[in-house]
Amino acid sequence: MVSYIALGSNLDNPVQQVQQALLSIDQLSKTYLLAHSSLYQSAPMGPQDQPPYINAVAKIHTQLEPLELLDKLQAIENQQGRVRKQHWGARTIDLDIVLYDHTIMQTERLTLPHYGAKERDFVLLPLAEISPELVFPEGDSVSQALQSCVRYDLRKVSQ
Ligand code: ROI
Repeated sequence: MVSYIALGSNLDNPVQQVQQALLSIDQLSKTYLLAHSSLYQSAPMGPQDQPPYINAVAKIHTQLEPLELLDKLQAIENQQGRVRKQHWGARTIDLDIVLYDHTIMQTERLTLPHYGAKERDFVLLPLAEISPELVFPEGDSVSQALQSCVRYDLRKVSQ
């Protein structure tokens, strides 16, 4: 299955955190990194007394089931020192499954597509960069979503 992962970091050298997470995703069993977006800096959504974020999106091919993939992504978050403290507070790395094939699911652990992705330019713009023709399972396109999403002062920082 093809899946898209949103990456975000705003602590402990965020560019390096995102690059490390991309490497770790590529090394997951049954999983290949097909593409990743540029890295973008964005203003924090949520509490404003935290550093800017670095965001990116990865496109993978995986034979892991959605919850297996979630487990592995949470293991990478833990390896990189993710500590869950304040709600919507700063973090070393956040890995969210935005899309998994055309799966729509709502469970306690995982909602697909990711509930907030379509409202945030720091997910949609990197997504559109690697898959401009992408259509969400509900039938709306990434370019449509981009026109009405909330903006977080996105700036490209590297390829
Ligand atoms: N804000 C930005 N700009 N980027 C993120 O990745 C991000 N992640 C989060 C919260 C705290 C909601 N804010 C964010 O989890």
